[in-house]
Amino acid sequence: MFPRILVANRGEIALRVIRACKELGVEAVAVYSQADRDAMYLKVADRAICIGKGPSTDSYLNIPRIIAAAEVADVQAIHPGYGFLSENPGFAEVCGASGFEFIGPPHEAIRKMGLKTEAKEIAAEAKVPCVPGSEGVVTSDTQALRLARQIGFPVLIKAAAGGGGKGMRICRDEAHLAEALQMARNEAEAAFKNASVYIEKFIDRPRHVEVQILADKSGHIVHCWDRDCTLQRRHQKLIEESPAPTLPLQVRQRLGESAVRLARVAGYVNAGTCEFLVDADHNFYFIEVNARIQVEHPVTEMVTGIDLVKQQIRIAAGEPLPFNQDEIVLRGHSIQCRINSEDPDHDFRPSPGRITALRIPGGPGVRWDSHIQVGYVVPPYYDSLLGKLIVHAPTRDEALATMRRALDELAIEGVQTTIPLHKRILRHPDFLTNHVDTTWVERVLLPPRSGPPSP
Ligand code: MV4
Repeated sequence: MFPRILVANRGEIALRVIRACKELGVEAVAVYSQADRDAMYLKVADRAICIGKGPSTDSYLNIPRIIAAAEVADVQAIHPGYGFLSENPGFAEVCGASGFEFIGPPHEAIRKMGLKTEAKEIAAEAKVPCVPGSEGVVTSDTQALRLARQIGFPVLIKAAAGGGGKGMRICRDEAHLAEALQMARNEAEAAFKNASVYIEKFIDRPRHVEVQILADKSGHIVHCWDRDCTLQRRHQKLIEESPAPTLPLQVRQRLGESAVRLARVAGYVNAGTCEFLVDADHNFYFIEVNARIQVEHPVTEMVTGIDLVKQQIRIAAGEPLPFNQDEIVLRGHSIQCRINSEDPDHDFRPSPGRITALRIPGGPGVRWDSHIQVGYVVPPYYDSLLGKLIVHAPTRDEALATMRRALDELAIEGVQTTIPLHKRILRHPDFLTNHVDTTWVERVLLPPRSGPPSP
């Protein structure tokens, strides 16, 4: 095992990785920007190194500064967390070239998965169902028109280098196709410095179900079952749960097996997620791979009993997975609410500021993953996640009751939060009976006025 690891992230995930290090007997070295100098995760770490000013380009996205910190601290490995540099293949490669183990997939796998058209090609090769559409990028308007007629309108134009909903454009009829393609190409070039786009059939009101996988360096690959992350607002997830409710076991088994096949063909190592869209008839379609630990990983940990972050570190250190697929047995149901410092009354604009009071929920089946404390100042520079409230109970109905109770206990003062929104969702009959889809939050809970709904 590594004697010492650099945690190249901030906030709750930095704390989460530090906790895993401690339990493994690994020293954890934290990095921080000047805006995070008073953060609690720095006190829990064995050492903390300042890497620059508040803006992430000066700190958490600055590769030379992070490599310099790793050299100064004499670590053997670097954990990137999520966001920031976690899926940057150049960073993973530089880590290796500088003599540090990158705690994540090989840079080649990250690079392949970053191109959504390549990921789909690999999925197709692995006999994983994909959304009907172009094979690879579309190179001309005539090719696009031929394809769109074949698969039928509406179609979705997506950026090959995109993901997470960025750079998507719906096109409802052929009169608008050339124009939509051009706009999608422009957006893709501006956002990802890559104008390549591809076309998919538009799946109406899908659910978002993803599969957690773990792969060690000797080619042993397992899935840790599924998470339903359907409830989102503008591509920001709000609530995640595991297992996916009301999805038949047989479908969930095929999802898990598909994810493992895909990982095998991709040469994937470490933790990752395969994302699928699921339609009303329970048909599933692969859309993309997330080559990192995800914000919603705790719900999988609660139902499998597997510490995913510790497994990431063990895999990077060359250890074999300590379990087989048939030993990964789900117990009960887990739900996570993301608590953000946003103002639901003002279009969810960020609400930075000082936390003046905090009451943390507890009791049976409650987990609070958060870096905040009284006096903590939420900086304006980063995403607005304050913490994740996670519950675990024998059944979904019991987990819902535990979550309602825990949300009532949770109190955060000084900033606006998404707690009231979660309280509404946890009492809404559509959510309780799982009659939701990816458009539900914006369509039903927050009916427009606040802009056009996502496709
Ligand atoms: C889609 C889709 C419908 N049809 N692809 C958005 C995030 C990105 N990962 C993929 N996304 C979607 N792709 C086809 N062919 C609808 C979405 C989508 C969505 C997907 C998952 C979760 C929330 C979403 C919200 C809006 C749209």
